[in-house]
Amino acid sequence: MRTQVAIIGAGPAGLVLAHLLSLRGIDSVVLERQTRAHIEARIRAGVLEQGTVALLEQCGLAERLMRERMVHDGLELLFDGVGHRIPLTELTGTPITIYGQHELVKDLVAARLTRGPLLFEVSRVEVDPVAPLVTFTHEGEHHELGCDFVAGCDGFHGVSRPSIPDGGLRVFEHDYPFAWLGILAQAPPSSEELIYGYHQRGFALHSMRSPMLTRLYLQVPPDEELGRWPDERIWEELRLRLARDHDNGDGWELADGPIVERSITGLRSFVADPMRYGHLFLAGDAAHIVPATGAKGLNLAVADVAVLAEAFEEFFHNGRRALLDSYSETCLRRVWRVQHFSWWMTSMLHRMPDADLFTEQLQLSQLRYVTSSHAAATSFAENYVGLPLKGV
Ligand code: RFL
Ligand code: PHB
Repeated sequence: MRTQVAIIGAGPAGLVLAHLLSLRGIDSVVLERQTRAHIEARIRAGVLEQGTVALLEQCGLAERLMRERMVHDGLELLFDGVGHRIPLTELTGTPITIYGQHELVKDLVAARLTRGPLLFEVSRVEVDPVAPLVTFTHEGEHHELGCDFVAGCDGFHGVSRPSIPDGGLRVFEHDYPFAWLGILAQAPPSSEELIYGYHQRGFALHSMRSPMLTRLYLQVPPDEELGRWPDERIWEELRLRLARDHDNGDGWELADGPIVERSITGLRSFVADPMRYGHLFLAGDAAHIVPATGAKGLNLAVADVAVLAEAFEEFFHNGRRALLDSYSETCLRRVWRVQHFSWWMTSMLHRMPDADLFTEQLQLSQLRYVTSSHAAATSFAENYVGLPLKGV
C-alpha cells in the first residue's frame, strides 16, 4: 500500500485534513483505532468558532451543521448569585456556534467515505517518522503503508507523538487540581445561552446540544469516581452552583431529565514543540491539550490542519517546502494564545482546593472587571469567539 499522506486518527483533525487534501487532489489513507459507531457517539466538544464554521462551509462540510446548529450571540458569567451577560456578537461582530462534536464527526465520516479510504478498527499501529512508514493490522492482516508524510492526528493518547525519539520534542505541561464531571441530559436548556458559574462549591457550566438536550458540567476532584455521583446528587449540586440570588433572580430554575451520558475528564494544558519530527506532522490533541473551559480544543485542531493542508499543497503542487518548514511555528503562535486564554479562564472560574481568601478575592475582582469594563469584556470576547485563523 502507498499513499501521499498517511493520516493516523479519525477525529476532527484527521477527517478535516483528509477532506482538505482530497479537494487539492492529494491522496491520503485514514487509519482509526475505534469503530465507526464509537467515534460517532463520543460526546465531547460543543462550541465552534466562526472561523471553524467558515472553513467547514467553504469546503462543503457544513450542510447539516448550518441547518441544525444553534447560534449564540452571548454567554453569561454567573458569580455571587448574579448573572452577567457578555454580548459576544455586539463586542466582536462574531457569534459562536453550538453543534455537537459527535454530530460533526458523523458529517465528516460520511463525507470522507465518498472520497477516499478510511479504515476503522486498525490495531498495532506503528509510525516510523523518518522512513516514513506506517504499519498496522486490519481485519487480521498486517499492512505496510508507504507514504511521503504522516499526519499524527491521533489525539493525546495516540501513537504518533510517542514515535518521536527522546530529545526530538520539548514538552510544556500544566496540571490542574480538579476535573470535570460532564452529563448529557434529556431536558430542555434552562437558558438560551451558555452559563459559566463561579461558586464557593466549585465551577459549574450550563451548555446544550439541541432544544431537548442539555449539557452540564461540574468541577470535581481530579481522582473523583462516577459511582459517587448518583443522579440526585448531580442535580442537587448543579442547582446549588447555578443558583441565583432571590433578590436578583427571575424565578430561574434548572430543568432536569434523564441523564443519557456521563463521564469525568481531567483538565490539562500540554504543548509539544515542534509539532513535527522528520516526515511526521502532529495536529490537534496529538500536539496540544487545553483545559475545556475556553472551548478551544476542536477549534485548534481544525486551525492546525488548515495550515497543514496548505503546506502539503505547496509541496506536492509546487515542490516548495517553506510552508512545511514553518508549519510548527505558525501553529504554535495560535496554540500559545489559546493556551493562555484557556488557563486564564480556568483560573478565574474554578475553586482551587487550597485557595486562600486572597485568591478568592482576586478571582471575584477579575470577574467584576471582565463583566463591567468594556475593554476587558471585549478582550475576553475576542479570545472566546476565536482570533483569525492566521495572524495571531
Ligand atoms: P481526537 O478527537 O481525540 O481524535 C483522535 C482520534 O485518533 C484515534 N486514535 C487512533 N487511531 C489509530 N491508531 C491509534 N493508535 C490511535 N490512537 C487514537 C482516536 O480513537 C480518535 O478517533 O483528536 P483531534 O482530532 O485532535 O480533536 C481534538 C478534539 O477532539 C478535542 O480537542 C475537543 O474535544 C476538546 N473539547 C472542546 N473543544 C472545543 O473546541 N470546544 C468545546 O466546547 C470543547 N469541549 C472538549 C470539550 C473536550 C472534552 N473532553 C471529553 C476531553 C469538552 C470535553 C468534556
Ligand atoms: C460543551 O457544550 O460541551 C462545552 C461548552 C463550553 C465549554 C466546554 C464544553 O467551555
